[in-house]
Amino acid sequence: MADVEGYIKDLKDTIKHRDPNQPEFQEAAFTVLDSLKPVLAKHPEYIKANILGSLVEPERAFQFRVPWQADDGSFKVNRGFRVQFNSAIGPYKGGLRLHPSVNLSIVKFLGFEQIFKNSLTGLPIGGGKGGSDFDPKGKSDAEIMRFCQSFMTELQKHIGPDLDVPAGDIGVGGREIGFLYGQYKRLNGSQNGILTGKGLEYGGSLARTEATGYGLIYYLNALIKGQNDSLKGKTVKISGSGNVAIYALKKATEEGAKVVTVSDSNGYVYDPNGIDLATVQQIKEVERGRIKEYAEKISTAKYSEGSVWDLDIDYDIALPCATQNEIDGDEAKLIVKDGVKYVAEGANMPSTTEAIAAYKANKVIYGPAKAANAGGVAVSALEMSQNSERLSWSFDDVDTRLKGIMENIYEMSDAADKEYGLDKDYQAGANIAGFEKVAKAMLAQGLV
Ligand code: NDP
Ligand code: 2IT
Repeated sequence: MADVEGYIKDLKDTIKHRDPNQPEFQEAAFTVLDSLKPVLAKHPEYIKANILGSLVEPERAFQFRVPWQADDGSFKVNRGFRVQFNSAIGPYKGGLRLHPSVNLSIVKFLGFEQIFKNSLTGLPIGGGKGGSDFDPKGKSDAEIMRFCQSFMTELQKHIGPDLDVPAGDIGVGGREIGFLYGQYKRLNGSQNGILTGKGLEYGGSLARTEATGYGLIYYLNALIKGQNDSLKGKTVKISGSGNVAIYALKKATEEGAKVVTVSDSNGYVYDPNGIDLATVQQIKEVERGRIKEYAEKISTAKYSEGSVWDLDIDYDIALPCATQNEIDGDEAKLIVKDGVKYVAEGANMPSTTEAIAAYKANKVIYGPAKAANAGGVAVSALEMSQNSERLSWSFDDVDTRLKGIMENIYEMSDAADKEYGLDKDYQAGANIAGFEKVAKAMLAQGLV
């Protein structure tokens, strides 16, 4: 292993030297690099061709100015990004995030993760990500529209249905995709394969809205079944109350689990009777309100400020569906103490490196983001297929394919885990299974 250790250390040193101010990107990249050590030991050709040296460097990254006018007449300027990380197996594919925390480190970590996630779906899509430090909270529809139009005026130079296909992420849902699409069309004419997550009236796919949350539960079901256990009757904590959290709540409840929490960046609600889906949907999808309002409507629920991961209750399953690094090492220790058997990640990289170490040390079965939340991008790729053939598939057709894809991701991760003798390390299993297809494609295509 000496060569492998030296190679990985050199790569990490290069990243630290090049990107000293990108902690999230380092976290994501170093985790994958460490997981791949056994693969490199078996495949010296990947070291010889320096495949990982290419993998950790985006093919290109755009940063641009986004000027827009607020309702009060003032002029604002935000920063926009699109990182085209890897196109070895298909066009760049990945969401756009609108959140004040967005910077190049965040976009690069998300784009890097997307490479392996997209590979795991089995569909021909490469990895990319974008976004802006624009904060959509408290903005009017007109302000959101003007921002999206300005953002797309620049982004449209770099994307295309066979080149790079953005979609939603935090702060980008159906409303924003509509405004972005409208501006693209004004500038380039109608090409509905340019974005995914579109409205059903103009080329969107049935089940895309539900896909990430439903996919998370399909993956979780496969993971639990793999341990000869079942989701029915289990108590679940969910964080977040956005797109992923809502449809994870819906599907988990349908499957007979009891979800007792949802949250936002201010606080969380705990309802020991089980969270009521319709109330959450009314507050978040219709009124665009705060999760605090849930406790004003449902008498058995209690609202508290702070992180849901600091709430000390007995439960079985943790589904973080909010944001990166939302569970730190101490919170992971509480997860272990509270008797949790399974953690499956709806959000991207919600567990810190210390948190993951605590899961593994305590035999918590851990389903990592790039496997567990791949359902969203998988159905995005199915939306691209439907756009190409100018047809719309039924909800059941898309949902059945989604379920098959998520079960297959579990099986591929499990197979890699077994091949390398990793003892139920589904994180390394997913990293290895996602990597192998990309690495073979990169080798086949020569020095790229
Ligand atoms: P939404 O914007 O719909 O919802 C985000 C939720 O997370 C909100 O409840 C939000 O609370 C909370 N949140 C965001 N930032 C923070 C923060 N810094 N601290 C605490 N809570 C926070 O986004 P999605 O549901 O689409 O995305 C959630 C996660 O899932 C992200 O990690 C995203 O990358 C990932 N994901 C999304 C996919 C998709 O298809 N949408 C696909 C795969 C992964 P608040 O309103 O207070 O900000
Ligand atoms: O993190 C993700 O996989 C997404 N935000 C979805 C990306 C997509 O292209 O649908």
